[in-house]
Order: sequence, then structure tokens, then C-alpha cells
Amino acid sequence: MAEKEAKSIDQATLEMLEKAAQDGARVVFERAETTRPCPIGADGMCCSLCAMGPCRVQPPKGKEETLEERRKRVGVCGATPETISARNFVRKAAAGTASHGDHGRVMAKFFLAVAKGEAPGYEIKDEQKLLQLALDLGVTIGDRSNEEVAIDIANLLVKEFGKQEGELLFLKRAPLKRQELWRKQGVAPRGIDIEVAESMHRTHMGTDQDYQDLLKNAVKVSLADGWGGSMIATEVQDIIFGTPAPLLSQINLGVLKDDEVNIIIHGHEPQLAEMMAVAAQSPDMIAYAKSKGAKGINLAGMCCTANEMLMRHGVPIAGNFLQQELAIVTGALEAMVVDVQCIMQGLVDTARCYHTKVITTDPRAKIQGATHMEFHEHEALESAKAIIKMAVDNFVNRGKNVRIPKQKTDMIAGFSHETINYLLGGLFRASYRPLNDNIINGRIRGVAAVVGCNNPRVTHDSGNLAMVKELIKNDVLVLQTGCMAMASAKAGLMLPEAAVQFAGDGLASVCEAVGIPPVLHMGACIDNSRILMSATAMVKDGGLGDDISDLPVAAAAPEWMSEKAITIGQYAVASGIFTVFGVNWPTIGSKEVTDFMFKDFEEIYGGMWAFEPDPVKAAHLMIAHIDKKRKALGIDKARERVLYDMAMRRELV
Ligand code: NFS
Repeated sequence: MAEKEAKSIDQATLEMLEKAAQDGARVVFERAETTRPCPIGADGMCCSLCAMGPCRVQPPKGKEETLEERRKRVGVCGATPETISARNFVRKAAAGTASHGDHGRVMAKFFLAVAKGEAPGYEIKDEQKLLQLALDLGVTIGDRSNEEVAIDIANLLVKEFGKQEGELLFLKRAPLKRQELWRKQGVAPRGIDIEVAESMHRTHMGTDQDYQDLLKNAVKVSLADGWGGSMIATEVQDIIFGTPAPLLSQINLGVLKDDEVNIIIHGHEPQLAEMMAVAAQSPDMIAYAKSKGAKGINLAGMCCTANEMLMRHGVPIAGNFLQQELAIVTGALEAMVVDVQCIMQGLVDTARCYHTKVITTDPRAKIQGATHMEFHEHEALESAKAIIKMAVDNFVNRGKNVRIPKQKTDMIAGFSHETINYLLGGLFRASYRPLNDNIINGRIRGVAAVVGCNNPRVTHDSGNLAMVKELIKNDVLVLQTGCMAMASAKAGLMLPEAAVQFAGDGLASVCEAVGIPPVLHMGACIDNSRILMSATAMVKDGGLGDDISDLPVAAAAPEWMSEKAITIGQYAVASGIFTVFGVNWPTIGSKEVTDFMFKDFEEIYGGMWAFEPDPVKAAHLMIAHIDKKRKALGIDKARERVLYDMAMRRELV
């Protein structure tokens, strides 16, 4: 049992692990035990970029390495540990930008198709956001129709990917000082694709071999994600599908139903999922499900597609990254419908033990052994209905070996950057002023973004929970996205009452006054761009310095695993935010590279990296950074006074 508990702190997950073992189904937790990580690769010291290797560079023998010893610790081409480490890091950052960028590109083209009326069933839902974006990008509005304006915007956004010169349009949204810094450092990205391509070239054998220059490229290619690909995806999705606003939903495997057709949508790009939501509610599909003996059709989400569906429609979430195979283990899942990213190939193997159909839908992501039913946006409703029909047909194959865990937790989600604006300032004077004021007066100590994945190398969900609880206890407002948001939601932290139960007095008093939870769900991982916008809004509202690096804010990914997480962390750092990662650190094999990113980056970018596997210690690194910024802003005394007042108040009771 002790060993089981170490795998997860989530009861539903533990219960399904037990069932998987009984059923002989293999899942990620077990594979992580049998496949140990390569220690040299984990430290970033394996270079597999050419066929003279792979070269595995051993760590130094002792603390005082002689020049002779050091000269031997190189690859066949002579590449030093610094070069190998930095090159590997740049490639990870480029892969993250490529993934989010490809998502953003698909969305930009989809936006163009919607605006031209070539994607029936979709429309422009958020006119206000469309017009705001037109103003931001200098697109004429006049008396033109929304569609005409949208076509111009979409064309501009599509061009951002292939642009060869100049700089990304959204960089202009950042505080002026930050923009100047990026230009001075030569890290302002030109286009999204060119930065990815150049990163691949620079890291090819025998090209860029100066670790500082390579890391500069890591910064540049990551900025092309945060202020490029990801931001484009978020903006466009909000315009087409609606900007999220707070709503109530539920999370965990208990959202599956024993008398309905269960379908999970898993992946990242929401256009199919949006149409699945419409199709699942259509009378003909419901009637069809009833004809097969089911009471209805139950749609749930997994990973970031889940976040997208949750934020806009309140579709419940079945679980986060490490729970994907466990949804199949319930024996109650008719179809696992996937699009792109974070989809484990193991799903197909797990499904062998049950009746679940794994259905791939995207031409870029096929899996051997899965059923491929390509989704076409020009006949979206038909595509979605065909998939749902296949799931309904599979209902009759559901066996008797069904166990759905009871766990499901209520949650409030839907905190877009715009919503926070309205909630804090009211509809007619939307602003971040109240947030800034409460930071200045010390009720809120600072703001932390806790984001990223699950990783079976650490106890599932535990790093997130320990960190988030420590932060809110210390009056730090927490913003979340991705699979970490789900971990908090499962534990009930995304309910307003969590403020009284878990937050410090100062933060709790603000949450109670506004009616928000102490932990705000801001969406999928691409929506970390919302966090950049929120940070910028805080700067622009005044009183907290004139750059993001002046703000009392910090970020973390306590259970990260994906290359996308590296990219997100790197653009946060390059935007001026102190960022702590847990699990492991991919450049740890080179002290020079690691020191440069952990220390020198602060001098250059105002933000820097840190690595701390203990989530509570990591939370305190973040709090210390927040306090350092409060002191620099001269608002540290205000907080002392507030604390004194509260202590006095307690004495009176
Ligand atoms: Ni983010 Fe979303 Fe989850 Fe990690 Fe994967 S789903 S894009 S990469 S695992 S948080």
C-alpha cells in the first residue's frame, strides 16, 4: 500500500491502479518502474546529434577537476559538456515552440476559414475580443462586417509563422521596457517558424558551439511561443469559441457514468471537441444512444482539450495526464478520442484489455492499433457525429468488469485575463487596480503561476498540492493552467470556500470580498499567454514598477515532463519571471550552463531559473523572490503592518 500511495495522492488513481493490476492492464506507472531514466541523459549529458556518437559525457570525478581531466570529458567532435547541455536545451525549447506554434498555425488558418464562411457550424463568438485585436494590430474596423475584419486579422496572424524579418506583432503588447530589453539583447523573435528552424540549424553538429550564444537562442525561440504561437492560439480560440467566464463543473474519473455512453476527448486543439459537444447534445445522437440501451451520451475531457472544453462549456474533466489510461481501466469508456500532443501510445495497449476504442482524428497524430477517423472542419458536424456513432455502437460491447471510482470534485473554472479584469474592477471599470492595491497594501503578498504536467517520476499530483497549499497559506494568489490546474481542482482548491480553509488571512479576505477561489484556473497550457497578459496588465495599472521583472510574482512547474514545459518556463524567465522546476533539471550535468541560467539570467533578463524537487522548499524560494520584489518596490512595510493588525485582531477574539 505504501508503494501504491507513493504513486499518487489521488484516491481514484490508486483505485484504478489496483484494478489495472487485477485486469492485467499495463499503464504508465508500471512502465516507469520497469524503464528507469538514463542518468547521463537526465543530466543533459548525452549528445546524439550525429552518428559518431551518441557521446555520453561522464560527470567530473571530483570537485577540483584538472584541465587534463576536463579535456577528456568531451564528445568525439570535441563538444564540451557546456555545448552539449545547451544544445540539448535549445532543442527542447524549439520542440515546445514547434508544438504550440503548429497548434497556433492551425487555429489561425481555421480562423480564416471561419471568417470566409468555409467552416460551417462555427462563427465569431466574441465580437469584443475581435475588435480589440483589430485595434491592437492596426486593422481597420470602420463600418466593415466582423467577417471582413476577421479575414484581415487572420491573414496577419497566419503570416506571423512564416515571417522572415522584423519582429512578432504581439511583442508590442509587453511593457515597453521589456520590449526594449529584448531588442537590446537581440532576442526579439522575427517569425515563429524561422526561430524553430534556426534553432535546429544552430544545434546541428558543428554549428553554434558557444553555450551563452546557444542559450540566447533558447530565449528567442521560446519568446516565439509565449508572445507568438501560444498567444495567437489563445486569442483566436477565444474569438471563435468565446472568452471563458467563471462556471461550475466537476473533475475526476467519477464523472464517467455507468448508464451512458462515455466518450473522452483528449489532446489539445479544441475545434473537434467543440463540435463533439454540439453533436453529443443533438436529439438524433441521443435517440441513437437510447436505441442501444444507454441513457444518454456523456462527454468528458482529458489533458488540455479538457481544459478548453471546461473553460468554455463546463464539460467535466475525467483527469490529468497520468490518468489517461486509467479512464480505460474503468471498463466504462466507449471511446477515447484524441487529437494532438500528450497522448500516450500506451492507450492502445491498455485498451486491448477492455472494449474501449481509441480513435485518432488528426492527420499529424496517428497511432498504430488505433482507429483513424479524420476530422474535417468543412464538414465538422458530420465528422463529430460519425465519431460519436462509433462510440455509441461500442456501448453494447461494454463488459461486466466495470468499476467507476466515486471521486469527483466540484470546481470553478474560466478565469481568463479579461474575466479577472471584470471580477476585480466590475463590468464598467474593468481593471487590475484592485489586485494591484491589495498587493500594495499587503493583503495579497504576490502572485504565482503553478503550471505544467504530471510525471510518474514523482508522486502524482503531490508536488502541485504541497506547493499550492504552501503558497496560498502565505497569501500568494495562485494562477494555474494545464494538468497542474486539474490536480488542484481535484483537491477542492478551486472553490471559493477553499480560501477560508487554506489561504492566509489576507488572501482569504480578498477572495471572500470578490467571491473567487484562492487558486484560479486560467485554461490550457497555451493559455499561459493569458498569464503574460495578466502580468502586463498589472504593470500597466501602475504602482508595481514598470516591467514584469519588477512585480512580486513567480512561476513553477513542480511535476513537469514535456518539452513544451521547458519552452513555457523559458519564455516566463525571458519575460522577467523567476521560475522554479521540480522533478529534474535538464542541464544539471554542466555547472557553467546551469549557473548561467540560474544566476546570470537574472542580470540579463530580470528573471531566472531555479531547480528544487521539494515542492514546499520550492514554494519558499518563490515567496522569498516575491518578498525581494516587494522590498525593492518599497511595499514590504505595508505587509508587516497588515500582519500586525491581524495579530492584534486575533488577540481581541
Ligand atoms: Ni501542458 Fe497540456 Fe498536461 Fe503537460 Fe501535456 S496536457 S499542453 S504538456 S501533460 S500540462
